[in-house]
Amino acid sequence: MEVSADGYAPLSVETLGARLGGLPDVADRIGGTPSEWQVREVGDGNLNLVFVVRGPAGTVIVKQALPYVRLVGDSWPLPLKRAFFEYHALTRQAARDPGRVPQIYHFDAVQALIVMEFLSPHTILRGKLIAGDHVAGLGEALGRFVARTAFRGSDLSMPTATRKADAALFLGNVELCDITEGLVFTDPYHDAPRNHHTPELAPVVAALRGDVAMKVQVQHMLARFASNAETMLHGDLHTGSVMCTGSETRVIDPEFAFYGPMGFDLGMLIANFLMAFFSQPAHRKPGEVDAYQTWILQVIGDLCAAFDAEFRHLWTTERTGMLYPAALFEDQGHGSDAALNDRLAIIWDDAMGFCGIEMHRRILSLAHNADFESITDTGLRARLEARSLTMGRDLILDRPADPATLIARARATHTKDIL
Ligand code: SR1
Ligand code: MG
Repeated sequence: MEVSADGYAPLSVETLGARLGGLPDVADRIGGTPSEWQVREVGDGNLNLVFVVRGPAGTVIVKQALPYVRLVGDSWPLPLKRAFFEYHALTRQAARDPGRVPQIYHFDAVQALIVMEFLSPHTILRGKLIAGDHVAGLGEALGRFVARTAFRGSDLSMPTATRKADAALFLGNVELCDITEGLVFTDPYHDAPRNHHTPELAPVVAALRGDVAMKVQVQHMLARFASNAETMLHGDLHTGSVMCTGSETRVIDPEFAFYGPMGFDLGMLIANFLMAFFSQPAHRKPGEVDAYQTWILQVIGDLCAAFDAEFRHLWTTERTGMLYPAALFEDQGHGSDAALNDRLAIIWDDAMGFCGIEMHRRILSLAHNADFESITDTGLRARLEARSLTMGRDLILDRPADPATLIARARATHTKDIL
């Protein structure tokens, strides 16, 4: 077994029982003795080991960071401290939107591992969208989560000294921000070594990479991502970071957490629903595509409406931070609606820019998504991806004013034959 100088050792199915057996609270939760436990490694993400440990009394998840990017291998080292940031992000998200993230049972910074709640019978949302499943209340739950974490982690709500200290803590998540800065904002727009794309897309990719006006806008968005520390974000809020049953929605995996612009999580999430929307002709029978696409667009509408309603509610009931204080508005008999509407418009505009960029990087950069990647007919995949790339560009250059305009644009783009 590989053991590092400070005692870190990556776990395996064989060693995990002994490790957890020494943690009385965790061992009690699983029940029996480690020799009775069933341990499976189930990690299918890009970065970490994930184990399911099942015993007579219960089941837990053990997530452990590896000292490198799992997707690529040890040629791309990545610090273990991302487990520390995930742990701290989960504690803050649990406080800001209770019940939405997995409960933590144990955290070990040296081993870079988190023992947490096993969500069952939840499955990853991306898989559900490919399979054509429905989730009741999905958009509402996600919209509230994004609004609550955005508002309650910002200077609209927190004492500014607390927020600044927290922002300083999360500034240490440099390497994961660096991944996003490279893979999301930069690599899609040039021939970067780690990129790959469906070969038939070549003419669309060439046109995109030649669009200087768009690249300028993308760099403006990168500047906002890197410098506009408004709130603690999840940082990687795609449909692979959401687990659902038919009626319950939970958010997982905030290891990319950092303080950034409020529109980032919202835009990433919408982008992933839009990519699910555009990929549907490859996953449904022809007669079923329209109904399911309509449902996905409805989820986007619900998500945006819930975000807006919850943000407005928190503005009215929890605006205790230094920004837009009641002393300047309500206490003087002045409404703060104009300020609120302006803030929401800025968040929306940013979200649309981030959304377009995410729609590009999942097709052009290193980390693709199964919505498109699982389409084996590359000609069909390219035609569907081309719509997503085109809509991404439109969003970056010409931000829709509201969710209804966004949804109408998605429908219109779906009818275009770009390739
Ligand atoms: C090298 S990590 C690639 C991607 O996986 C994560 O989930 C993030 O989305 C990241 O961009
Ligand atoms: Mg992840």
